[in-house]
Amino acid sequence: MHGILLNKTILANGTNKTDIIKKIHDGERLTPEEGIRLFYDFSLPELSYLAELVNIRKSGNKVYFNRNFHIEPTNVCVYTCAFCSYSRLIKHRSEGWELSIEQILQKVREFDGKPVTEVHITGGVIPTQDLKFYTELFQKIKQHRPELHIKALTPVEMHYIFKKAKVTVEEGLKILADAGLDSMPGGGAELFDEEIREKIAGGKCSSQVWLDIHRSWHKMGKKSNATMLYGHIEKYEHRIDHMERLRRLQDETAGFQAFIPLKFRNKNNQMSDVPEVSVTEDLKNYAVARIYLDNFPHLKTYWAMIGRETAQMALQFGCDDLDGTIDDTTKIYSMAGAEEQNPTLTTEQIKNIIISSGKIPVERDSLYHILN
Ligand code: V47
Ligand code: SF4
Repeated sequence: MHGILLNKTILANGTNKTDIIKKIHDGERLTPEEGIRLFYDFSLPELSYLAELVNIRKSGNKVYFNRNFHIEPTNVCVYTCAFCSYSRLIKHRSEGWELSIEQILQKVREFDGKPVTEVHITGGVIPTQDLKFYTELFQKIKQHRPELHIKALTPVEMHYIFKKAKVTVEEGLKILADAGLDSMPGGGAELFDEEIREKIAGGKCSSQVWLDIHRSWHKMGKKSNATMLYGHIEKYEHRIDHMERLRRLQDETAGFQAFIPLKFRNKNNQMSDVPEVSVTEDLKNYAVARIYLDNFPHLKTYWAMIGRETAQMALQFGCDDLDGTIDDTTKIYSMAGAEEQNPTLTTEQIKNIIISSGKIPVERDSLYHILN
């Protein structure tokens, strides 16, 4: 075993640190208490070593990426999440954008002839972009480019549009899947602890609804991702609670593909007085997630949010996915002050980031089939 890990410290709760290390070595699941101890009592090199142990068992030296672009149909929103830098209230809708189906299709057509495999569609929540709107949109995208994978809509959007259309979750999901929806992105999860959620994202769908919609989607044999918004007013205990709820659902359905920690960025929103956490904290968080979420196949470092340099370091802390090329198509993070103001990476740049980390770049499709 690595020298630095032979630490016999007895932790505050009486657990021996080496017991936790042994469990990880043996591939045994950590309890929530042990997950919390990882945050408080382990050093960064220890976490890097342990997370990479888990990661390499799952993915070898592979790091995945895809060729994707985003469409954000609107940034006008009926909700007022305190961390959101991007949305505009309906009463200020003239400051935002609201794309028509034709305008969205025009954005899809701009990628004609380019080797993209996925469109990621998500944005604000408004009454005009309802179930009928998305059904027609997905059908038309598929008519135009049938092989383009549509990853779209979070439970936040779905909960609103299904209620408005007076359909059950199962009925709504079936309508969207029949129209061409292939998978769901991980957004809208924020932080599941009810008190914190109320403070930062009060009014939008509850944690339980978020989990229930993913459960129903998985039961249809479909895949999705899960995110966690961290580094604001929460404690480590809340992060482990969030991951624990995801781990339980994944035990039940095995429908999640990737976990994507999203660092709170504090520019231009109602929480600008809350400082951002350090890069050390980001790396620690990736490592704990990789160790704790033992049933998630992939851990994504979303470079457009965290910046390409931290994303590269995250490849030494358990991450096996860098997301994709993006082509300057998302505004969520640039408006919140992220380093990447016009996020675009060529596949060559992505490969270089991966190779110079001593890993193997692997282009994937949206369901992690290896391409090329
Ligand atoms: O749900 C919004 C987050 C999410 C801020 O599934 C913020 O592959 C930090 O979910 N600071 C949407 N985070 C993005 C998302 C996503 C991104 C990339 C890939 C995938 C995937 C999913 O962005 C929202 C919210 O949690 N967000 N504002 C902010 N100021
Ligand atoms: Fe609306 Fe999403 Fe922003 Fe919340 S995070 S205000 S739901 S766009």
